[in-house]
Amino acid sequence: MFRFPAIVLLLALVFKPSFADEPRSPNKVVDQQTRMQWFRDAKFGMFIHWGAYSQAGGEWNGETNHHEWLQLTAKIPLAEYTEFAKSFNPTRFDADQWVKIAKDAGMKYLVITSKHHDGFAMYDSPSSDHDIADLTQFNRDPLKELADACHEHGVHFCVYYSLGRDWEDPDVPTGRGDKVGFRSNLIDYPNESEKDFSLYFERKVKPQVRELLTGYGPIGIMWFDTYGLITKEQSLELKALIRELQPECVINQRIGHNLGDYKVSEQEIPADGSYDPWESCITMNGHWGYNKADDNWKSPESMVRSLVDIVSKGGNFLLNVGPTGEGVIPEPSVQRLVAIGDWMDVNGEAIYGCGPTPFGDELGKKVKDKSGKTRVVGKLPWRATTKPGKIYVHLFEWPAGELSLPAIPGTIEDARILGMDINASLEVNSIGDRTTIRLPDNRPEWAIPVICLTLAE
Ligand code: FHN
Repeated sequence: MFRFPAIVLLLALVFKPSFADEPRSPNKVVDQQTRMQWFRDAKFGMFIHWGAYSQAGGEWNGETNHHEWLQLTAKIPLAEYTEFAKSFNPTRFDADQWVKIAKDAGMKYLVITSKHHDGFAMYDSPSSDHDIADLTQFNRDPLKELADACHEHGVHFCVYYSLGRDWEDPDVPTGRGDKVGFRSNLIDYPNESEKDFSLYFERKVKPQVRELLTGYGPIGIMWFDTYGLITKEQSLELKALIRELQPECVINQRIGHNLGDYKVSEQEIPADGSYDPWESCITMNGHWGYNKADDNWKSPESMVRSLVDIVSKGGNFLLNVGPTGEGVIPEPSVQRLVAIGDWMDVNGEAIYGCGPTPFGDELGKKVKDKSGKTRVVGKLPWRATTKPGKIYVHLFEWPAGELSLPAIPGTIEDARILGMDINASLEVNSIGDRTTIRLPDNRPEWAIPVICLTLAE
């Protein structure tokens, strides 16, 4: 991670991908910059945690804090969980509506859980009978419908796949040392040492990854999770399979052994920025999967702030929804996505295809407190994103009178607030190592207004 030396960066404003060209597939050559470009430009995606566990809404035997780990946290034997999965019948599922909700919120890609830790495939998987097609009455393939709707609406269709955890398969050990079996199905398969990951890898992982990459059209990202005890050879083999079947498909970090195309942060935003592509995946309340008792919803403004903070540091924001067992995205999520979409309608140009901040001081400084814990101090209430010839300043607070920024190299030929119909450019003054921008008395009514600075050629 890095701090941006202001002047150099502003002039740079072009990305220098740090990846060598990837292994070439016999039938198509794709260099890393080409592969990653859509991802780098997209910035904002929808994560969807949805499966048989969604039926419970987090509740089991009166306990209400379960979620997508239901089978493990409620200690449900496989046979009983399979019976439970049989009743999964999301008749209100409407793929077109989901994709529209994502698109209207300004999201450019969508990542759906094709198989989570319970090993239940949310698509018609020829290689497994622990799937929605074989077990339930729901004679439809939700992944197919979502893929079609995404391709129709120009949203990148991506799939999540639980790699190193599967509570249906008998050969998925987890954890080393004092953590042996810590995330395994020890109810049905108590003998961890008997489990052979390579059998699961050959029997389930490779066949299902091939099914997903050959049956659902272009896959934007293979979003693996919890790679666990996969070996480097197996991660390399999986990567080669994906490169062969879909050379343009992006692979996240959690394929394991640093073989992914980008880094993943979960439920947090790194303090610093990075030139290498990365992504923060974050929930809208306290859970990934649907939990009907959880109404600890984040505000739309705080999620726009996260988006802006992440993009100003060179990352992507993958924001999660947890649909119900019937196949409905909870109303509080929809309302917040509509509000985020309203902000994106006005300020999207300051997000899509943007580069990170040309400054850095606004991100604050890392200090160690008495307990040795690292924390960030001195963050400023604004962030900046960039495009060639443009700097966008996102205001988390509306300063009285004027905004003071570090010196900006070059000449600012125009400064205006996106969405505000003011004829004249805002007054800009460069004094020593500061740039000040005089702001109108009345602030825009929406949260986090953005000032667009146009630099002279
Ligand atoms: O255990 C999973 C969890 O259920 C969820 O899917 C998140 C999403 O990134 N990943 C794992 C926890 O790191």
